[in-house]
Amino acid sequence: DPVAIRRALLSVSDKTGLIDFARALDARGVQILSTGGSAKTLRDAGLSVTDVADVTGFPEMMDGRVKTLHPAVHGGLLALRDNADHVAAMEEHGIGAIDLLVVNLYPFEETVAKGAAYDDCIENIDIGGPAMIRAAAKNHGFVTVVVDVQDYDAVLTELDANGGTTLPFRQRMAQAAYARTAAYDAAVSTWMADAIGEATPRRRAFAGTLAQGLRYGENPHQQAAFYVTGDARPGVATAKQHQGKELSYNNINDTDAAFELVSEFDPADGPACAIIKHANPCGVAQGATALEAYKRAFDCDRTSAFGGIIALNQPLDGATAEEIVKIFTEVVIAPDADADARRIFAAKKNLRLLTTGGLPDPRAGGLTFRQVSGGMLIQGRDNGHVARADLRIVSDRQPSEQELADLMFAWTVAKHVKSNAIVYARDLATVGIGAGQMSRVDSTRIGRRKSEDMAQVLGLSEPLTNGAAVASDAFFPFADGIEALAEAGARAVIQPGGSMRDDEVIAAANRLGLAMVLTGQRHFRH
Ligand code: 93A
Repeated sequence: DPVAIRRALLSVSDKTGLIDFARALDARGVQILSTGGSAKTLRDAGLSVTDVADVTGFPEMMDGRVKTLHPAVHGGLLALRDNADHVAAMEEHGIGAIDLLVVNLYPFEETVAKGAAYDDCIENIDIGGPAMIRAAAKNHGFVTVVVDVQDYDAVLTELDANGGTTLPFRQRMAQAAYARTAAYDAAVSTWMADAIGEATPRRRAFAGTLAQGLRYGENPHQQAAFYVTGDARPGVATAKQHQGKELSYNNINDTDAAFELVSEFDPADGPACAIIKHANPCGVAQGATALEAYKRAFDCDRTSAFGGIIALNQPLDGATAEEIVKIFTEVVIAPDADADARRIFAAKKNLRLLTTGGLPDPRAGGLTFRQVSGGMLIQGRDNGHVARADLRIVSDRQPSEQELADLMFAWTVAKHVKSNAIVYARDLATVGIGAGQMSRVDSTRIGRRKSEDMAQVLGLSEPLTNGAAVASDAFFPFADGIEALAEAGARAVIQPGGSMRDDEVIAAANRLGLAMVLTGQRHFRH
């Protein structure tokens, strides 16, 4: 049977919609209890309100740290109305039942997002609010709990339809309430881990705040939503979208891959551009201008670039925008976009433009998540980096300066290609990418074949892999990968090393005249 609401406790930090909701409750004969700021808001609007302090017999004290933490409140929320002992206890101690609890919490997440000082963040950890929410949610057999301003109307609809709230409604509200308190404490824990420099993923709780419901997931028959974790890193979660329809699940995933990749390239070293399809790059290049970087990235694999996602490591300009709109592109993400670029894009209604205001630090720490059935895998971000000085040249032939530059470039790109990754590069542009294969030799062949296809498209006499520098995200288990690279005409290879057969692999490189450098670090990505 629906449970009538006679007495409600309203204690909210976000006062949006509070007055209208309280007025509507008042009109339905509900007695309203409230805490300091909320009570004042309601009184100023002419509503009659009972102070919680009058219910507890204690003033709000210690800067509000203790206002609702009292048996008169918690007994009223937790008592089982159909239990004779509970009812007797209520009578004995003068505790009145609270049928509706409306709470939204101190704005902890917002305070952190503003970059507030440690003590300020601490003061914004709500204690009494979550305690009441959890109590009311536990007792959803009798109590309705509301933690979201968006749900005020649903309560009124429920009251008008049923004269009270139904059990399924109270269950839904209770379930959402626990999601809120769990996310809240996870935010506190995550903030503290950052604040004290605790890097281990072994003592973490995880939650995010709903940013948007998505139309569907990877496929139309899958439900999906986008949660933000409050990480202030510039990227797809915090970017401003200037035009175009809402991003899809796949768009968000690919845009992230594109922007994270291009952020590896310091703008001080010139413009860089990455084009992503299905979370893998189909072209990455540096150039004298953003336009040149884009054109060179596009020329790696024009076929795959169609409908791709483009990222730049510097503001988008008009000339580059003009070139980009020549083919269909889903999303462009960049730190900023100038007026010309925005005007050119405005004519392309389906093209989404995102600006981030900056680049994330590729060396920064942080955690990444991945779901497996029944669990989650957590690891530190792959923020690994090798400098030129870390490289170990193991071949007879020394790589030239240009080859070294291309090897470093290819290595950086390979970090962002699904394993097994093979990246061929020439003059700081990819010219063939083999991604996501179960054998390294296959990735080698695929990169080469793509380059052959592009040579035809571009009218070149030979594929650009002929003479290229190549990166492999992990070691070569056998010499066959090196042989396949030599067949493609590659001249230099960068790889972690560390295979049982490194000797054979290095011997093959020497026999075939390839320069080989080892990084000592692997970049698997799955
Ligand atoms: O400092 S608290 O953790 N101590 C409490 O006892 C308490 N009770 C409610 N914060 C407490 N609240 C929170 O106060 C509520 O969760 C709500 O966010 C806020 C409402 O305060 P006011 O009505 O004074 O604006």
